[in-house]
Amino acid sequence: MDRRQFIQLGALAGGTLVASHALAQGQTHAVPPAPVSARARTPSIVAPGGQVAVTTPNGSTLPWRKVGGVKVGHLVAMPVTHTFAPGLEVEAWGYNGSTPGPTIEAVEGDRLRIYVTNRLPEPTTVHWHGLIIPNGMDGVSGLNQRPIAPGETFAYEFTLNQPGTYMYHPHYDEMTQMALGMMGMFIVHPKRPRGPRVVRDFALMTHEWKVLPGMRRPDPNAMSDFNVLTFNSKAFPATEPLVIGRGERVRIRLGNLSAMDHHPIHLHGLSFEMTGTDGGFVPESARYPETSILVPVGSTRVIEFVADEPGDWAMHCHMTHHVMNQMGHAAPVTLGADARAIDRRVQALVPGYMTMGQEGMGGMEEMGMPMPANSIPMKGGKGPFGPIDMGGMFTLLKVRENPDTEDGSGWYVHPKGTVAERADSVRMDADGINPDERFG
Ligand SMILES: [Cu+2]
Repeated sequence: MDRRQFIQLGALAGGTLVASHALAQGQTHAVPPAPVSARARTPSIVAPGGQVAVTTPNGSTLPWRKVGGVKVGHLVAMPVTHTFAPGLEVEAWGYNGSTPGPTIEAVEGDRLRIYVTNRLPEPTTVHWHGLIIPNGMDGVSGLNQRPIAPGETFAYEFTLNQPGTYMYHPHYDEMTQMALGMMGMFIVHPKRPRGPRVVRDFALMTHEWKVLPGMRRPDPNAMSDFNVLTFNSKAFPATEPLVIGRGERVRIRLGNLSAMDHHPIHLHGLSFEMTGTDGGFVPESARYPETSILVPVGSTRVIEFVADEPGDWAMHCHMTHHVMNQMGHAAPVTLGADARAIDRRVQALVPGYMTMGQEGMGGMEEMGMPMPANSIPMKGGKGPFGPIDMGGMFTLLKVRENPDTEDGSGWYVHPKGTVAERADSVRMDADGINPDERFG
């Protein structure tokens, strides 16, 4: 094993962690702070029939200027310095200073003129994923238009004829530009609302990145082993929670422009129905209840629900490797092994070396091990009962009685007697439970 492999293996915390400063050249990160969001205001009405504005957690919405009945917007494709979570900053690409770019939000029937300025070091285009518009506006470089050279500004103009949940992304050097963060949601409210009115409407873009610890540039050549998984380009605990009211009807619009992976997004504490895709609305007769929804690459999935049970509920990708931050996958399995002997031998070569993972990897985030600079190996968040072992594509749904007075930073206060805790031995006896019962 050479030094490079050692760092990759050890520093990624996949089973062994190198605690040597000489090797890791790092600093000890404090446990990241609990999520804090902007105040959960009641969203404003933006479309007929009381349709509310879409909230993009950790993101923004593209502003419009009305010029002679046309909504005029401006997207600037540009490099952005982006923080996935405290401790991990990268040089990404995005729009208008952020990844994902601002959510585009308009109404069926609107005429749009969107200027696209290219401040990247290479050409780009914008494709309006899912929208059926004149062919020359579709944005596929070489097929529908010539690429937008660095420094140029192009104008895209079209009328929105289909309401629904769409996306936008480059269609030039797609692999690189999307891997570096160029993507956004594109929402078209119907002229006449369909189905029951929702009180809150959220947009979450899922994405995957490969950022080797210590690097500042996501690897656009990655085909597997993505190690930073994000909602709106943020990894938990930096994902802004979704604060909603108990009994409110809520919509969440999920998009996926990951390179290779589909994401089964799982919601705790409620069941939902899929009401739309990037192909349109799902008829009521075709809906069925779910608690996880697969969001395939290059798709959107819209879900609606009413949450009746208050609390802090997890919402996350159910692929277990997608809720780990910068997990190393090349590590040997040390679960159940006694590594003291090997630690002594390796310490002769690498002072401070310590094998980890023999007792599982839960709780690893609180160990405060020295890490390479600019990395968040296996960092989860801090919960009201201790560390939360999940990071990455994980966020919180905070179901509250009075959501508009919450800023999302507080934890749910459980009514007495409603939290699982150590069982009482007298009660176990009465219930016929023997913790020492033998099997097999
Ligand atoms: Cu996933």
